[in-house]
Amino acid sequence: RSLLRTLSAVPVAGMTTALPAMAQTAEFSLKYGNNLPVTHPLNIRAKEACDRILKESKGRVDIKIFPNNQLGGDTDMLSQVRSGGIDFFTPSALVIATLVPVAAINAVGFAFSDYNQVWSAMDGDLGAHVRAAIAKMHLHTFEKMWDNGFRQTTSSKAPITTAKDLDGLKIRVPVSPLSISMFKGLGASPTSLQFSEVYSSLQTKIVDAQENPLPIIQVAKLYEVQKFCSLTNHIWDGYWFIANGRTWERLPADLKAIVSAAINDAGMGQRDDIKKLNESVVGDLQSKGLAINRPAAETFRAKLREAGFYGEWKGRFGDEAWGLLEKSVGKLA
Ligand code: X2X
Repeated sequence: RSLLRTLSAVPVAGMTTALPAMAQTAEFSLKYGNNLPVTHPLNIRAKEACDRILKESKGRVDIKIFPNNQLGGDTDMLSQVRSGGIDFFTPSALVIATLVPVAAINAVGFAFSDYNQVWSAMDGDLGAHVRAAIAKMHLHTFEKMWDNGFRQTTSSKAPITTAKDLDGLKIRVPVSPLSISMFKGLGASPTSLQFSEVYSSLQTKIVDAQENPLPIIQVAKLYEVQKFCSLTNHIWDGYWFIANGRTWERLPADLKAIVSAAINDAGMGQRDDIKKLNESVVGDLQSKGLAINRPAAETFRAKLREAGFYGEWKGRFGDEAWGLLEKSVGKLA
């Protein structure tokens, strides 16, 4: 690959024609990394977007996808997209918040009660506020956020029915200060690990529990190493589709328009995919042996209030962001 890059960086007439047709490089040969298996709707729709971009740009923009942490875990990909080592990345809001703290605002515990609230906030003022904060880090963010989903709690120990069941539970959470704070507030014993380490850490019992949306529990086969799945719906999480700032600026306006339209449209399709999956996946996970239960939110919320979670995070996010969140979901703290 480095040979090809050298050739494409120094366009010498006749040189590329000496290569087999397949090896010809595009004017913009770009890399996109993500942390999910190829079977997840994020990767299926991203592939669709990249095919469309190649076609509509008449071969000028060729985006190669590196799924499933092939290029390293989230923390690695976040630094690569900043340095230009990769051109695109889809960090969860929880993950990009290690760089842009306000980006975790959508993950405040039990804030959103349904997708209408989620998309009106994230396609509206709250999302715009977060994208402006990300822009300050010289990263471009596409307008339409992609869905991860409402996060659910799985365990090899016992079902979670009330906040008491989280007491001392060794649970993996993403590399996210908000997730750590929230699960500490709930009385659990959280550990931050990148997603690339989740399956093996559950398998080897480094942790007993984890929390993720149902489609991820399914495609990452976490049911093989977990017994119980409690539909706690404690966080709504999404993926921001981001681009390295210099890569983005280098693209001429016509190509920017093609790339934006394809990625935003694919994101809208991906939201639908997750919605449909949410409806069908419960039965599938049950048939694979996961015991599913549906706890009420109230004991968890009460415990978080008691722990001062909402007050603390209102202070950390600031009044403006908090106000935009409350505009969508009602009073929280
Ligand atoms: O790491 C996770 O749990 C995941 C896949 O949901 C995120 O990207 C935050």
